[in-house]
Amino acid sequence: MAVTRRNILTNADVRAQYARGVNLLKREFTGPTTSSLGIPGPSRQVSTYDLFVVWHHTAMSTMTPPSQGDRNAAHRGPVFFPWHRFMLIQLELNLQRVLEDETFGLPYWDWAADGARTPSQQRQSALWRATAVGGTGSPVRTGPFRFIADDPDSFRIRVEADADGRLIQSNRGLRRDLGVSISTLPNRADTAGALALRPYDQANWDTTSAGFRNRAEGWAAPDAPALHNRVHVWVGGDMLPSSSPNDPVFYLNHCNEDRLWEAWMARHTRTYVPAQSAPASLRGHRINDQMLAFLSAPMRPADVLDARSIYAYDSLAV
Ligand SMILES: [Cu+2]
Repeated sequence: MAVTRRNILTNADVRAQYARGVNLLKREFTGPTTSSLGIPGPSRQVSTYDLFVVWHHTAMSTMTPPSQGDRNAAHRGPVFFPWHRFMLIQLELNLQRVLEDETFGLPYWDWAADGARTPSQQRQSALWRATAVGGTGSPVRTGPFRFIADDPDSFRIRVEADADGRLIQSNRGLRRDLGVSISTLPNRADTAGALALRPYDQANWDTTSAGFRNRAEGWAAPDAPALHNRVHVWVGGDMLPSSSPNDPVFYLNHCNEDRLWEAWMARHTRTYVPAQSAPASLRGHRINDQMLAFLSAPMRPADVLDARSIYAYDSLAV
C-alpha cells in the first residue's frame, strides 16, 4: 500500500520518526568499509546512512558522457528528477525497515512557504528548532543531529568530499551556515514559474536548457542559483559538496523537489524526455537507461515516472 509523504513542519510524529530513523541508519553497519569503497585511510565500517552519501558522490562524479561537459549521472541533465526519486525511494525503504514501520513516508520541507518571509524569519523557521532538525553552526549543537564532543555515538560526519572532489574520512559534527552565502530561499513565484514551463527538458539537456527540469534544478532562472540549487546554497556547510546527503536536510529538500516534479506531471501529463532513440551521448539520461545504482538493483526513469503505488504526497500545492 502506498505511504503518505507529509509536510515536516506540520507533522510532529513524522518529524520525530525521521530523526530517529536517520540516527538508526547512522548506527547500522552491514559490511562495506572505507577500504572496500576505495576511501583512503584506516579501514572502518561505513554506516547504511553514509552509504547513501557515497552513492550520491559516485553519481555526481560519473560524467555522462564520460570525460565531456558537466552533465553527470544524477545532475545537470534530464535524469536529475528520476535519479533522486530512485534515491529517495531507497532511503524511505531503509527508514521503514529500521523504524519497523512500513507506513512511514519521507517528510518534505515546503521551503517556498518559508521563502515568503523576511531573511531573518527564514533563518528562524520552525524547521531549525531543536524539536525539528536543529539549527545552524559549525558544528550544529542543537537538535537530533547535534555534535556532542565526548559522545562518539552522536551524529558525526564520517565521509565527505574534499576540495578536489574526492571522498575522505572525517570525524566531526554537522555544519550549516543558514542564510550566509545567499540570504533568501526560493518562494512561491519561483515554484509557480517552474511549474508552468514546458517541455520537461530539451537540447542541450544540460545547465543551459530551457524547460522545467533545468529551472527546477536551479540553473536557469534569472536569480540563479534558484529552487533546488538555491536551497543547497542557503543551508550551506555540508549541503554544498557532492557529499551533501550528509545533512538530513538534503532529503527534505529533495522530497520537496520530487513533490514539485509530481505537481508538474499532474499538470502536464506523466511524460519524460529524452526517448530511448536519443543519441548515445545522452546515455544515462534516456527513458530506458539504467540509472546509477549502489544499494539496490538499478531502476530506469521509466520505472519511476508513476510512483503512486509506492507513495503519494498529502498535498501538491507547491
Ligand atoms: Cu543530488
